[in-house]
Amino acid sequence: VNQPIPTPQSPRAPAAIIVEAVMPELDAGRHAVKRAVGDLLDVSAAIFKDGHDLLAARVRYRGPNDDTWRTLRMRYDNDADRWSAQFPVDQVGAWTFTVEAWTDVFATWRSELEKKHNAGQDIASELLEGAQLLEHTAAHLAHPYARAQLLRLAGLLRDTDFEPYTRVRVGVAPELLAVMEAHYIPGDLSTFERELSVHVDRERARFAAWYEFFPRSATTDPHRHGTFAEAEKQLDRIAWLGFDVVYLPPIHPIGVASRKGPNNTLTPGPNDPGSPWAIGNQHGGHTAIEPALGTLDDFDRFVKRASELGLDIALDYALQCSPDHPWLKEHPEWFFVRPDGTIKYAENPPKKYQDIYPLNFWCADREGLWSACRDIFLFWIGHGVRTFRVDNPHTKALSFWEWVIAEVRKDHPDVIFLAEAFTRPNRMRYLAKAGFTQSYTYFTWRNTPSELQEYLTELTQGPMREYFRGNLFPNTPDILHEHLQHGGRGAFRARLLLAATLSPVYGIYSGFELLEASPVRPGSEEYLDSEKYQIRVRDYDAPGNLNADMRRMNQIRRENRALQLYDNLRFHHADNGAILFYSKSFYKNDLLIIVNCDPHHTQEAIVHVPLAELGLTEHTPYVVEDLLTGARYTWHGAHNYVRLDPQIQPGHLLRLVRPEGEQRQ
Ligand code: Z3D
Repeated sequence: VNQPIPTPQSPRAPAAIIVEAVMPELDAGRHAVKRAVGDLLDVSAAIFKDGHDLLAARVRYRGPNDDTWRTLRMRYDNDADRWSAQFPVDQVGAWTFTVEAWTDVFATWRSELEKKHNAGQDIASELLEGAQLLEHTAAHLAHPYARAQLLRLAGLLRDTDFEPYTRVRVGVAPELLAVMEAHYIPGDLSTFERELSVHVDRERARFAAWYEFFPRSATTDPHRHGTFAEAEKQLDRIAWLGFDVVYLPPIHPIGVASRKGPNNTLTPGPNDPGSPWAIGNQHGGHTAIEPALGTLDDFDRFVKRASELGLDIALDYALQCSPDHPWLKEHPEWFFVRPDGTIKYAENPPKKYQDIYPLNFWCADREGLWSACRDIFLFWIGHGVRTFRVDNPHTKALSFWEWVIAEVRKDHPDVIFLAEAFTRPNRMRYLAKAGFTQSYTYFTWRNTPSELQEYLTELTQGPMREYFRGNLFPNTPDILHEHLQHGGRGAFRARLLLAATLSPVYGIYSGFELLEASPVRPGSEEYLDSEKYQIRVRDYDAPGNLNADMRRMNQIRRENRALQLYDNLRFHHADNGAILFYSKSFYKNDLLIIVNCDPHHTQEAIVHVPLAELGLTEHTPYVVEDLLTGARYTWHGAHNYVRLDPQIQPGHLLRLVRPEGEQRQ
């Protein structure tokens, strides 16, 4: 049986030209890739057809505020055999693009004409063909002057009173080429079968230093709950340290029934404050403020003060309820009620959350529940919050995230969502595809140079770089890695250096600067006397603190554009397995970073500098300046010696100093 020939309307209509492998794209256009404002979007494609005709191609694209499509001609790169064009994405929000190609009939004619004429062949019929092409194009021109001009040139091509040489000059004139490029109407326009999307974020989505602290600990007495007014004072210190985003664990009323006590015990005393993730009591739920912290007005003042200091406030978005949350009475149908009327507490195996109930995202009143969850975002957005750290997103419906992020972005495309997706790789990646701006990563558990190199290569060099931004935290209230428990000051300093330079987004949880390292019991990753269950008073100026390190680090990040980009990380060889060597480069900003990942011993290595990539040669010495210490070294050739004593400095953060006026080769 013969297959019917597809009609032009059918999805796989016959195309004169093949347009394929369009990049960037994610899962055949199912999800948006990510960029930040100011980035150049580089669109490329494989485009070809049978025979010898010359092709032309363009990107057709549209920004969030465009009513109509814009187009941009693509250029062909012979070595890559791909077409490409770049344009700046200068607005936050959803961008769409596709690729179109057509036979460049005029350019094909022009090049044939030139070749034949140069070879001394007869070109009489070529000139007539050209005249026809011009006349055909002129017929579609609206502007009378442009039309007349093109017809006059067509007349010259036909005019046998002129020498063939003169007529060829008319045919190949660059001015004519420009007119024809602008006005030629393709007869065989072939469009890539999909429109692809890009979500463009504000720059902080890609470049930011996060600082987490519990506002209730902003007090001088562990028996007196800290308030927003006191927490406001912490903001000056955090801004001085050079952070950009302040992340607060939940600030809502905390459940009383099944409240947890210190060190995750299930028998709290009457004055224990409970875990802030156990959200809701008689004072309200996810849109209320824990009365001991203050009022909504106090919170507004806190946000305002932060914004004066250039800090974004990130709130925790934890979709779960303590047994005392108002939703239990108002919407029992949103929970998993068992036949005997009880509700099972939440879990994230092997962790047990006896003080919270999970929500049933697939309950009969799904629409009611999902809308209420969206409204929590909108409520806090209404109070000036533009960043959310989303608690355990992998324990909630994946489709919910896709829906709610899109809903929020309709009116607030600049909102940043950080996924606390400590889960298996596929789910972790999917959450990023579903729209999360950033994600926590496995960095906390990657401590050796080989582990770090493998993992960061995957994050920043593989397909994930298009849609997954890893926010590197050396510690969180849930994770005190044994490397920090046993590594002392050297480990803390090295982990800070690694987090702050391997990714442009990183964060630390307070207490890190005080080298807090005691686990609740040997072998556990939980902090002793964790702030999750009790108020902790700290003296942030205690001797030995890392304040100066953190401030310097954040300042260096602000001064070096190479540290603000995500996918410009490259690893290089060091001949000692305890030392990690990598570079970050951007125009006129080349950084060589060498970290001793062994917190206990001095380590030495010969590092192999990628001379060619840096435009350096074997024979000319070059200067590198350590931005951490100010020391300058003159290096020779590719192989250079380093020695790092963890008691003195965790690593080198070297900037290549190019002599004034010297051009990069
Ligand atoms: C984590 C949260 C805390 C405590 C638990 C407690 C729970 C509820 C967890 C659940 C998600 C996320 C948070 N990983 O701190 O757990 O550790 O003991 O049962 O109150 O809150 O929200 O970071």
